[in-house]
Amino acid sequence: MMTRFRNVAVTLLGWIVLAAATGTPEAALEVHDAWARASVPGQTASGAFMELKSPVGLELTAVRTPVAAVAEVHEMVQNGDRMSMHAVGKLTLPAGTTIELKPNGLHVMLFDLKQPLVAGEHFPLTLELSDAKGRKSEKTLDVVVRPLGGTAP
Ligand SMILES: [Cu+2]
Repeated sequence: MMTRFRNVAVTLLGWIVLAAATGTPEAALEVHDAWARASVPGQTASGAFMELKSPVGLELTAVRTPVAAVAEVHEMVQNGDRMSMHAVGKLTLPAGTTIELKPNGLHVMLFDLKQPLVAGEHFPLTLELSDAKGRKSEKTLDVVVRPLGGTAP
């Protein structure tokens, strides 16, 4: 009886130590300056930007938000003399490296906006993450809307 109790206690302690040692990937991910461009009436798409830094290697596998039917990570590519953009399947976040999502670079594309993005308002944006072992987690950000033409401060 005592032995059995002790085994359970040791197992629980093991889990607690493991959890403390590894943390959760989403808790470790640092996000700075998450913002999105305000939209004008009739505009159906916009972009969201932020800086991401993780102490452990992570992959950003998907993004979603209640304000847009479709949210995708996009990159800009030079095509001759013009820029075009396309969806990135997975965005790698190397350990300790700041990845900047900014206008004219990597960005979160918001398609089919369900409501206008009004400067000064906020909306949630959820990042779906996967670590090196394939463990999935999510982190939901508070994104502030900045005026059209606004840039990072
Ligand atoms: Cu885009």
